[in-house]
Amino acid sequence: MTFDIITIFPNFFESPLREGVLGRAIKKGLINVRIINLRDFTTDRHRTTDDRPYGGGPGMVMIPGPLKEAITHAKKDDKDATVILLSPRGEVFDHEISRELSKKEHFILICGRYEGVDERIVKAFVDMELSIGDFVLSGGEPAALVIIDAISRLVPGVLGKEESAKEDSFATGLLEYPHYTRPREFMGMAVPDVLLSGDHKKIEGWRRKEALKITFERRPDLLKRVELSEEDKAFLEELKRKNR
Ligand code: 4H3
Repeated sequence: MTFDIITIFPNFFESPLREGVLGRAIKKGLINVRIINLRDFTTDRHRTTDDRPYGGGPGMVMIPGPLKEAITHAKKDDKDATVILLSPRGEVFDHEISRELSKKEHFILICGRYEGVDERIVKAFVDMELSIGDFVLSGGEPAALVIIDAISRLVPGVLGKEESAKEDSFATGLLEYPHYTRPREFMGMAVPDVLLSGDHKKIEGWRRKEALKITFERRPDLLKRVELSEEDKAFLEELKRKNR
């Protein structure tokens, strides 16, 4: 899987792409990230990437010329690459979109700065606009990293066996149950007995209930999309009753 990132801040990506799961995936060659410096596609002496907006108003807009050249360069050997613009007005990215996108081979991510990019670039080249949430960033770069990380985790071999089982558990669509490790007692708080019982069926049942409970409390909206057993439903009814 290849990610081309078009940016005016190529150094931004240096350490995030070296560390952890993503760093290992790149080292192993499972994921290929190419940083494209937008300034390399400018034509004037000042290497200009922005200009004042038509119609007036504050801030600057990314000029279309260099963006067109950079995108064309990235598409050179693969006309089918998916061009994504990171933008607060895009579709809000989630696990499901991540799943869909993980079936694709090649992405070109455009990182905007200033007020954004000239709309004609969106019209002519952009396949999808994605947002990582309802807030504004000073550039698309952090959002690009978030999306690369989330999609790469779903590429076979990127996660170890242990980790990918965990990924599967997100497929339940529930928030995660609480985790504990040593020591058995910490600041007067003990690890729940059931986790020390060695009874795996019982532990599994407890974790399911904790996941249902925390999802019910924090993100009840998620429960509508989750597959629930009769036992789950009964437990949720019990929670609702207690909440009244
Ligand atoms: C993406 C990009 C938020 C998100 C972004 C998000 C700066 C796009 C500028 C950059 C434009 C203003 N902010 N929520 N910001 O995913 O170039 O929108």
